[in-house]
Amino acid sequence: MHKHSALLVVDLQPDFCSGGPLAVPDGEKIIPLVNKLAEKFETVILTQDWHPADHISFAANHPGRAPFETIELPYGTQVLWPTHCVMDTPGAAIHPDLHIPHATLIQRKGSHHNVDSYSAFLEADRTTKTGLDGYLRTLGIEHLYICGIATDFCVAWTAEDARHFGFTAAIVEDACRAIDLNGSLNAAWEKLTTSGVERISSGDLHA
Ligand code: VGL
Ligand code: ZN
Repeated sequence: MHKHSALLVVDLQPDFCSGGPLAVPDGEKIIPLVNKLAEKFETVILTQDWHPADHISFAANHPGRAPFETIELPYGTQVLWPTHCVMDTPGAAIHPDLHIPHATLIQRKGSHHNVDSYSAFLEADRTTKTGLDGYLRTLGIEHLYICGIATDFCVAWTAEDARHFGFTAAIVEDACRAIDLNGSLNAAWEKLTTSGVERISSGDLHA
């Protein structure tokens, strides 16, 4: 790929794969394709959902609430999730089958107790930055290709914010898997299209 391009691999972690507490159907099935895609890019960045045990997005931390209900927080509506990706637990690790030795950065997100972060750029309060935009900018990256889990949450929010920070963004659809909660996948694609995020397939990428 062009040297001003980078691949972002979002949240390929055991907790989002079969058997995990927030399993995305067939999440792990994209791993061989992602490994292959990564070979086409000189710059690859992984993201890692990484929450403290008392994280505000966990239903278990809101007595009387169940997973997938929503609550209102100062920054907006928050889906309550099953406890997942607790920092330093095996389920939060980068998936052991992911093999991208040349990845240069693992961008963690969601590590503040009181704010969730689907996006790898900006947390859900829409003001706290992760620093990823600066990292990419410093490397001269202009074009982002995004794959991973979940299409309709962390992949979508990351792609939206990529546009917001001035990068071009393309989601490699067959190298993603979705949660699809109450129509969230269709809603995400509508919003993404409006934001100028491209929807491509891995076959569109030629080394
Ligand atoms: C994600 C829900 C909660 C994701 C992370 O990676 O899409 N979804 N935390
Ligand atoms: Zn999370």
